[in-house]
Amino acid sequence: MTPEIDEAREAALSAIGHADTVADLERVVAEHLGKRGALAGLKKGLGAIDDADARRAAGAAMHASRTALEEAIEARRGELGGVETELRIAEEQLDLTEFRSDGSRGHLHIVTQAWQRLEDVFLGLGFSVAEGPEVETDWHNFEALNMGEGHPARGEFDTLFVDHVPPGGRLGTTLLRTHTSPVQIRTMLTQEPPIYVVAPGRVFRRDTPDATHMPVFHQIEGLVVDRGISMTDLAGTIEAFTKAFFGAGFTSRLRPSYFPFTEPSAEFDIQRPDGSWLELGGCGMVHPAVIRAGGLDPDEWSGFAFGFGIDRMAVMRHGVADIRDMYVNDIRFIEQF
Ligand code: FA5
Repeated sequence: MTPEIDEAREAALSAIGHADTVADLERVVAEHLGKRGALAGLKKGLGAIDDADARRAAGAAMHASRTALEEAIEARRGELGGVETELRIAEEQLDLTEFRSDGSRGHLHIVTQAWQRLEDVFLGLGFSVAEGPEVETDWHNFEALNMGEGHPARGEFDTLFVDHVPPGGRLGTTLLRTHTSPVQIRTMLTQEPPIYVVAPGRVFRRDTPDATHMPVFHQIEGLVVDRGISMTDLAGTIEAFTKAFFGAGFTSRLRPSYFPFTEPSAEFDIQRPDGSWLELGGCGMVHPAVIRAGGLDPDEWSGFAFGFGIDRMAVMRHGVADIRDMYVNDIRFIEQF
């Protein structure tokens, strides 16, 4: 039987040598070394060889052939895999020095576009832009906003703490800001009223990404502190903003809600021309305790504040189905906006 085994081995070796893709090679392996292959057929016949020496010789030839074929397959797989990887790299290579002669120069990301448009709209409504740090103290992010240690509302913000002990502080008191509301405190502490500011910025939460959530996202905060400010001013500002940002066909509504730093508090939704409502953010009259933490007298000054998600606004304005799509950096997606 040995010559037949040799013949089957040679046929298999030749087919392996001729395979020119990894997929082709896998097909050859199945054909020649699989259950229906010539070698498998011969192996079944081994038991039927009467002569013990001949049977042993055929068994040894079978074993040697299999070993030789397995080595040849491994070697060919390596060669083909290497070639295919090289081809793929060559195909997918980006020439970063390439000059695009078609005049296309890229553009700002849609979240940046929304951010800048928001600033423009609020500048038009008489606001100026304020800023605060992304790494915040517990005091600015929670305590001064009427969320003392152990306040249950802290649980709503899945906070990322920074492994840094500030001078005179203790571990766990520095964090990545969970919202832009600490800018309210920083502004009141540094600016004399009347205050009319918006503060766009990046915020961080231990949220699992899904169609409407990201762990890193953007908010825009609004703060007004002046004499005799009422809820009507808040509702009017939000409606003016909705029309200016989204267009005349959109409208807004306030729904009672709860935030520790505003009283009364509301959630605000906007209605699309198709009639559907979408929650955009929170707002309310600045709580007297927050005005006091900002170094002002709540008997003299009152105000309103709001905060909403910029990413969600970009998603809504452009009809993007999933917020995560904006951060995959797939050029085919980005180019659309
Ligand atoms: C706040 O963060 C409050 N600071 C808002 C506020 C400011 C209320 C001033 C009153 C006065 P909230 O956790 O609901 O509230 O977040 C506000 C908005 O941020 C949400 O309505 C949503 O638009 C957006 N947002 C929240 N979490 C995420 C997330 N993981 N990904 C994307 N957007 C988010």
